[in-house]
Amino acid sequence: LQDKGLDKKEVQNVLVEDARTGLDVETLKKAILNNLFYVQGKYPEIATRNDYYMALAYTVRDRLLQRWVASVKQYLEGKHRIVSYLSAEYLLGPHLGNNLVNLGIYKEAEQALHEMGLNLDWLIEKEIEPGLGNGGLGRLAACYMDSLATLEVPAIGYGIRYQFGIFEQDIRDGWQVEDTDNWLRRGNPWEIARREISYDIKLGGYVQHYMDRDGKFRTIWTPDLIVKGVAYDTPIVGYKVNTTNTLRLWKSEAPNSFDFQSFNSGDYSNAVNQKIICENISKVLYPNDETRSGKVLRLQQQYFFVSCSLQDMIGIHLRQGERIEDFQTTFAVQLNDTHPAVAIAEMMRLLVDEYDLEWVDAWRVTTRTFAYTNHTLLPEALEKWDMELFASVLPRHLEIIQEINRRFLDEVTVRVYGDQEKISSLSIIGEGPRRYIKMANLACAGSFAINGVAALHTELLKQTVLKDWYALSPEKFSNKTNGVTPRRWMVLSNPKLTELISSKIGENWIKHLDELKNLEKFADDPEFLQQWMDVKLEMKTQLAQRIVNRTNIKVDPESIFDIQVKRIHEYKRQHLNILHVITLYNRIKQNPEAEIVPRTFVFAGKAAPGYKQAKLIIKLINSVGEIVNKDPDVKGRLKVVFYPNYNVTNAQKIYPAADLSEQISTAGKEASGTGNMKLSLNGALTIGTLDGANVEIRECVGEENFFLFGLTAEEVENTKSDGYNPFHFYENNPNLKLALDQISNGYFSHLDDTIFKDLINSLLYDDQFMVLADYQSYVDCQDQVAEAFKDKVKWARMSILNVARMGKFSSDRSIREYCDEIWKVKSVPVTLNGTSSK
Ligand code: T68
Repeated sequence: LQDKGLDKKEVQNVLVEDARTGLDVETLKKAILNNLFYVQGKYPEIATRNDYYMALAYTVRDRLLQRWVASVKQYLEGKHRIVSYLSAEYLLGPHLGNNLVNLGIYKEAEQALHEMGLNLDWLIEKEIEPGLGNGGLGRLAACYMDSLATLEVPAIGYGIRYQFGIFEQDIRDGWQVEDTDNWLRRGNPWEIARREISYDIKLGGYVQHYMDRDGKFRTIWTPDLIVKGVAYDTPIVGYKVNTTNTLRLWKSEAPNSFDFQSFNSGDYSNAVNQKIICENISKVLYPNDETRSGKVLRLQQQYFFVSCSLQDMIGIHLRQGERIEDFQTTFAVQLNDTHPAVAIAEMMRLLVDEYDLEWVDAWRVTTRTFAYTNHTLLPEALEKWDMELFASVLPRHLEIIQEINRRFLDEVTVRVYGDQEKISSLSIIGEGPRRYIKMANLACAGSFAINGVAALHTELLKQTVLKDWYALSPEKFSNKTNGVTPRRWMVLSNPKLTELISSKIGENWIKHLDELKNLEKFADDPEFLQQWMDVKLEMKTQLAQRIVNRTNIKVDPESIFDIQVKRIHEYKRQHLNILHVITLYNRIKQNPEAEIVPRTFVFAGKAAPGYKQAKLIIKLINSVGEIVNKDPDVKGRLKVVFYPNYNVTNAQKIYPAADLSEQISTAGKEASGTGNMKLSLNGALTIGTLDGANVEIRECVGEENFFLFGLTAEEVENTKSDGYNPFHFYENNPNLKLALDQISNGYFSHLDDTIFKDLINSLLYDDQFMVLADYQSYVDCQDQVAEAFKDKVKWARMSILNVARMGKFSSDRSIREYCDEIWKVKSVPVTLNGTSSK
């Protein structure tokens, strides 16, 4: 400090409460006006809604920065193991409201704005969310960042700063239409560009080996492209603690020294093209949820962010004065699925080629550093790279992977006593007409821990896709059931329910979700039951308003809000749900006086742009809706809504209004699910199969509070091996036959009998996901739901017990398990002005 002409006192003074740090209403008011003037260059009379949003965002950011700096300082002062979360996706959702909640100044900000004649909700809704993820996997990373900070665990999240996140969905004539997500168009007040933190990343080219003067083998990788990764940091503050961790996302750019050969030789357009090629790497998120695509750019993205992140971590480690051989004492690196698994080869390259370690020493460091989380059992979703394609992007890494594999198979051959089938299943390189690299196998070989994301999923992993790995190293395997953060998914999204719960059991549950169990004793309290129902009705009324605004469909807040919101995929079976809708509709048509409990079916979710059947399912939902919603015989008792552009912002408005949560995937296919947890925590009862975390949810809430139907994972497999014949179900079930016939003969599509042909054929003659086999069981179960809903008080009681017993599904619990059992890291409370929390 003295070198820089500063004294310690002066620096510490920054931490004194001032206009940039104070949390009281008066200071917030001043700070907002100050930022409006000095950041936006506006005064109130001419400020736009966005100006005010920005002024408030900067006001909040100032308060985060103070805690952020204190956190970094504290981490660097002692020797603490840091969690490094590597994820190609972070589905963060809007920051403003969440940061206000976590800083504990939501009410104060609301009041400050109110006194200025402004409305906080109006500003919160102005934020464009960063949609840097596809679905559950990306959202899990965001929940885990929240919990790491809340539990005061030193952590850094690494990923890609996509210029375009997940596409925006619009519905035109019932079909999904994609538009680009230009989320940065109004700037991003939540990030700080750290131009000084950047790394060069090589791509393509060739490798040479030679022996140097000391007789040491050397490797030179001459790339045909170098791109620069620049760090963009976003602070992630924990709930009512000072801990503020970093989410560091990499943006790709052309290196400074860029292609001046082309420039000097006058080839200006080539130089510009090269710049564009570099910038393309972080340009767009691949919109694929559980489907492979095998594109060069995707591999470049993966390698780009992994290499930037590892170079960054090594820098941090060495600057602490540590030896490279001890890297794993500074970082525990978690691989969020196989998307960052190339990190294992990159770590070996850095250690062996750049830091001169011997192979065995480098491998020791690597295999003590990485842990791998698997998120899918669908064999078609396991990442594989064509070897030639891989070599064209990462020639040195192919050599390294071959060497890892050679040494690994040498060891394995003895262990499995030469069993060729096992050897080829464990091999990192797949043989066939074309050779390929199996990323899951690379991840397993290079990690000290492997986990699934729900109990059933982990069991199935051990028995199926990773069976031979489990036999080889059972000690590496464990289960870490997913969780969700109650800060965003209850406190922020459902303030009314939050307040009601807190009025009975205090606020501790927000950090210790198990305490929700104290609600059980109020489940028979008539006043509480009434309040519970009032909150739900109010949230349903609000959603009804949004629905009519967005889709022009009028829905009845008194009806059952039956909600299925998630990515559209055949295994998630939105089409099973729509078959039930058609069945209820037919009951009415056959007997208009039939007693039908009114229902509003809400669907939302994106389909991968190249996934034909998923897009057809969206069209089917809208086509059925069009007929059902306007048929006078229905008398408004059934409504079908497809709410467009499902994202975090919309999810926050939908969950609180749900009565019934649809978790109806084919058993054995959904790794965990997390929407199931968020809906249930907001008081919805679940109708579901024994799949993913549904199994554990049902165990917790009690089978009497869970609507179970369908085949078990084991029965699905047995039915298949016995020769499943979906056509048999069609022929023998008149209601099912009628529904399918109506879809195919154009009843819902203006008599066009061609549109849904592919969908129907796949159900009748293949039905991989057992829709027809589960149909009757589903319909029967839905009849029980309707019956139960008739008794509103009894339903409310079930809903309360359900919430009271959901404490396990906090991401705090998940993160605690990862910390204790995998990462071996402890919390490091951060002090600010002598205190460690708000
Ligand atoms: C989800 N996976 C699981 N994948 O489907 C879900 N995949 O059961 C689980 O709860 C969740 O992960 C969290 O564990 C995904 O969301 C993807 O989004 C994805 C993206 C790209 C490539 C492959």
